[in-house]
Amino acid sequence: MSEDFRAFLKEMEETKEGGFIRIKKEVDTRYEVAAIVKKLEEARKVPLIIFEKVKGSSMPVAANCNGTRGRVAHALGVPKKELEKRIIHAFRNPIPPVEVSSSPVQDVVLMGDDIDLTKFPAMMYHDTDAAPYITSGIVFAKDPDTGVYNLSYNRLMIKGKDRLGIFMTVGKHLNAIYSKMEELGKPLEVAVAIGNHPSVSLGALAIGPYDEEELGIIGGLKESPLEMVKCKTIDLMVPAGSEIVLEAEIEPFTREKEGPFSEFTGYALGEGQNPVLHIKAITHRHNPIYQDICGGQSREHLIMATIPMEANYLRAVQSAVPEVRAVRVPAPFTLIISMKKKYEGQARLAMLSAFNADLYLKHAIVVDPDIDINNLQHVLWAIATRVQAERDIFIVPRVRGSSLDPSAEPVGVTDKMGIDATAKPNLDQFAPINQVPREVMERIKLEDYLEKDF
Ligand SMILES: Cc1cc2nc3c(=O)[nH]c(=O)nc-3n(C[C@H](O)[C@H](O)[C@H](O)COP(=O)(O)O)c2cc1C
Ligand SMILES: [Mn+2]
Repeated sequence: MSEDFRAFLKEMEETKEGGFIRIKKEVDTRYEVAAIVKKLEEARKVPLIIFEKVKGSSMPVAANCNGTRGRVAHALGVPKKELEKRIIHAFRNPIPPVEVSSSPVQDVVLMGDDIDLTKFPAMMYHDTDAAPYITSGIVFAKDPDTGVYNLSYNRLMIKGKDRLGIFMTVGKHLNAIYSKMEELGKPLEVAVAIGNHPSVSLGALAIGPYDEEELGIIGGLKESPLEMVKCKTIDLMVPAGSEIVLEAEIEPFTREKEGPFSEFTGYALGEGQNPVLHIKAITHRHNPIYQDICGGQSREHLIMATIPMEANYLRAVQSAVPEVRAVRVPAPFTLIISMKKKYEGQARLAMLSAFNADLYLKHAIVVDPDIDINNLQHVLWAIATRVQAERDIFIVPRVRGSSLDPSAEPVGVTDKMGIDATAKPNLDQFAPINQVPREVMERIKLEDYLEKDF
């Protein structure tokens, strides 16, 4: 498998996994890249795209790097259907990172007046976006007590040559670290890495306990330690294989207007008073390639979030209910669980453990193994025919959830709903399902009864 972002791009150009295209015609960061990504998606295409010429910037842009499950799996060197297994393997077998003394990501070091974020090809995607945003930056921070690293993607609003607005979800780890530093009255040092190998991206998105270090999960994903290099101006390390690094501090108590931004929920959301990053240095490779993740409900954004979420839900619900076979996240805040119910009450237990595993979860549905969880029509059929609302639906009111749910009132507080759509008391004792006898289905050949070109 490829080791760094460059090698990954080269591998994708050679293998064309899920499609690979180069666009030579100049594109505008204002809406044009988003329009091209969206139009391709409408044609059911999610190729990795290199935009060679972007207006106002010398950097080429790589989009859709994690746009299909197949591409992500390929980057990790596993077949697509084993992606989830590899992530759970990485949770269980983390490999700590190693430090290297130098890296191409520090070939160019910019400080003082040379820092200029406005030269980055940061995009505006939708007409409601407040400003150009960096969407592909992984934020590295350390817990002040333990020194354990946390990695997360956070939308970053360009506010000037050396300032970025940041959105940190309440209840997620970066917000907790920042709150700790604010209580100490000290700035939080953060590094933002742009242009990352999918193993780093997936690891950063791993959902788990506060002290579960994403760096080890990245090692587990690639089955070798992540190589990291010390930053120039702050006490943090960053991946040696990234393209660009922003070294920054987030001041305590400073809040400025940030947002709205086109979010994964499909709405322009989250306008508010939020913290600000001050950039102390920018380091990058020679001729850096800027990574872009299209905002809103782009395939890439949804897939990137969904892959690690499903792995985390699976490990959580299986540890409570080993009979759980598979899970799917078909829409924001929604989980479908497939299980072969053995004992009374297991469906609810599975849903409760899923709610416990991720604050984003709002609606959970459990179905029997005869239901295809990739077929939403089939899932709705199970809800229609196996659910009695009073008996099978439970609501836990007023729980912390996502602050990007437009229906939550007040912001970030939501009702959680579980639907037990399994047959009661179980499938064997439930109404028989229509079936033409199997023997007849096997015996009857359509061509014996119909004209050739039916
Ligand atoms: C492209 C992308 C952008 C994201 N932007 C944000 C964001 O602006 N704020 C946020 O709190 N989470 C954002 N997330 C989700 C977090 O990165 C994700 O929940 C992560 O697992 C949080 O890490 P933590 O649990 O270690 O805090 C984004 C995810 C993706 C894939
Ligand atoms: Mn974390």
